[in-house]
Amino acid sequence: MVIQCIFIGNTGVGKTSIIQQAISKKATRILPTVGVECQHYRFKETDLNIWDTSGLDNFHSLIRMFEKQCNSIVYVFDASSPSTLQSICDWHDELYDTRKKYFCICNKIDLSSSKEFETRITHLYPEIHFLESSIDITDNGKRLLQTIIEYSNQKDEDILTPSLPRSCCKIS
Ligand SMILES: Nc1nc2c(ncn2[C@@H]2O[C@H](COP(=O)(O)OP(=O)(O)O)[C@@H](O)[C@H]2O)c(=O)[nH]1
Ligand SMILES: [Mg+2]
Repeated sequence: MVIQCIFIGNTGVGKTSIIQQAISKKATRILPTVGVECQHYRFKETDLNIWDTSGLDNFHSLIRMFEKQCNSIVYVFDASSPSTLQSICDWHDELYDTRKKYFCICNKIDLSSSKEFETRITHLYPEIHFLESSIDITDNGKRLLQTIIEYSNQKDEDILTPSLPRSCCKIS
């Protein structure tokens, strides 16, 4: 089984840190991602190909091109920077496809609480699987990638369909 997943989110929210944490065990100094890079993670006979994107606007069309090939979309935002959640909502309003699995990682929960964000996301976007993350949590990256694999392997009928109007996730 092979899952293609793409990490999407503003620059600096921690996408590369999460992936590197899972793959190389210890967090090293992370260089900014330019464009799209591929990483690989294997768990319980499932291969996860991870496309790590740069959040720069210049790469919007590049991200769209890679996203089309993926069956799992992983949004990442920074709990201490609410505007990064708005960016996720904008991406999701543009990309949402009922055939794909969606995840939203609220990263940097060591800096700010995720509670309000979780309520908002799960209420507005029931099709998105909400996850918390912090570089300080033991095995953080692995736990997240394993959850993505397990949930991505679930049958489609287990996934909820949206019940609320879209585009209503404006951050105050
Ligand atoms: N406090 C805190 N900082 C983090 C966390 N995850 C990543 N960072 C830092 O955020 C910065 C940007 O991370 P990076 O992975 O390059 O973000 P990307 O642009 O989304 O790939 C780096 O300095 C990381 O060390 C976290 O959970 N908590
Ligand atoms: Mg990066």
